[in-house]
Amino acid sequence: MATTRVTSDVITIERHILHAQEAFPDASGTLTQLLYDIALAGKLIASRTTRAGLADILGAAGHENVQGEQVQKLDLYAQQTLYQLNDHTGRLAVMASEEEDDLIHIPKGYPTGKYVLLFDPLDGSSNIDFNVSVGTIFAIYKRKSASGPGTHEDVLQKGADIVAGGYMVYGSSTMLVYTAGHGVFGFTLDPSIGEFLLSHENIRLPEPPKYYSVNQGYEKYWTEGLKRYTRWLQGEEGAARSLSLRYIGSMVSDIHRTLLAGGVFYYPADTRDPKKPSGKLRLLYEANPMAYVIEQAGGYASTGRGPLREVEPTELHQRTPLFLGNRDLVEKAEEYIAKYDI
Ligand code: AHM
Ligand code: MG
Repeated sequence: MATTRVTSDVITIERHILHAQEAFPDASGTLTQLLYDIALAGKLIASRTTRAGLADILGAAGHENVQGEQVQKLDLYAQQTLYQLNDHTGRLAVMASEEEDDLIHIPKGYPTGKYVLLFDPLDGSSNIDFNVSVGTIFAIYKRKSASGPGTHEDVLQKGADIVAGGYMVYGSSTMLVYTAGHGVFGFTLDPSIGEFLLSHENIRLPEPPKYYSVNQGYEKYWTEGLKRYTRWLQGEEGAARSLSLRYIGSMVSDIHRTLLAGGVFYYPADTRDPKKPSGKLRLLYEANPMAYVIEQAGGYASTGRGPLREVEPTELHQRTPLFLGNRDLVEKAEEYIAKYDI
């Protein structure tokens, strides 16, 4: 079985990113610094999420704590942290986030830069009350507009044009997983020294895959193709193997497991809510960066009808059906959908 090498050398994320940059003599270092700022935001968010269970003692979100201070909701804290670490650096033209309806502009008086940052500051935050892992997702693009404040054109780029992307997962340990197009690297936060250390070098999706991951509670809303595909994953329909089911309901964790154990994660379109005909997950700051990581690790990401990262976005918060994981498993979903769901 192919497994990802777990490294024992002490390599900080800063050293790793700088080393990667040396391969590009013309690189200005801006992307390196941007990634480092995101890692710093991850450390700050991690330190808050690990204290989330203390809300009853220190004060529940939205109420005053024992010191009489307003306690902030964690997703709002994550949003502000990412914003404040990136609004004044001159590296970004514009940002966009799941938490904001419209573009997030660089404040007046600060320079704009050549990159665009899209993020979901705290995905799966409804799980926090149950001590379930949550995550931050990010995608970096080059701006398309020439100069000045960034525009919708800068943000509405297809996933194929992504420059770097990844996620932080706040679990039993905090990890940062990212790719800048030359493989996928995982770093684990050592809280005693406050550094992300390289722990998973050049991650590849293993074979044979272990798990399929989907909210099977919605099966009654699924199309025929989806139902049959899932039965195939379970070993029916003439399949040569069967996979076990794992579903946390926190996308970053579900995809992180899929990346390390092999398998397929899907959040398909279904007939549950006619207002959401494309499923739940957002294309720009949830699906595309996770798809990039999975594809850089040797997998494939699809809408169920074709490559996800080829979708031309039209709206900031548009949703997409998503299937990602080991290539053969995702291609099988496309086959079933093409055959049964005309
Ligand atoms: P959120 O962005 O509001 O946190 O919702 C996204 C989350 C994902 O992490 C997860 O995959 C999905 O919602 C779970 O949805 P469901 O409860 O419908 O299975
Ligand atoms: Mg989200």
